[in-house]
Amino acid sequence: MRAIAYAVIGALSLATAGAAAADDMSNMKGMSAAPAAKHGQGTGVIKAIDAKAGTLTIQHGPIPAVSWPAMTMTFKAKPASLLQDLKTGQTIGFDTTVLGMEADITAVRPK
Ligand SMILES: [Cu+2]
Repeated sequence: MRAIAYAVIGALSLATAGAAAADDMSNMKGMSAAPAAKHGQGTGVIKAIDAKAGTLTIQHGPIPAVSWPAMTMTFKAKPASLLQDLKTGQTIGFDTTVLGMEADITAVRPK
């Protein structure tokens, strides 16, 4: 009886693994054909602002919507005028659009 139960569990986990592999394949196809922009919201502390480059570096918390752990990284401000009135050391909420390796900040909410 116990052996049968294990056999059923084994068959189920094999089926689950097969389904996951199929999903991964279709995701990879989609990514190489036309990468889709992802949108997320984060909160973080401004570490640096480069007005000339139109970028800001933020030490941000996890952003599940784009599958990011907490990290410090540089974003492009779109539009660059978002950088006005921001200061290094300030805590902000922000909207980000991620496309491939580029991450843009499209809205800023000072906290
Ligand atoms: Cu990041």
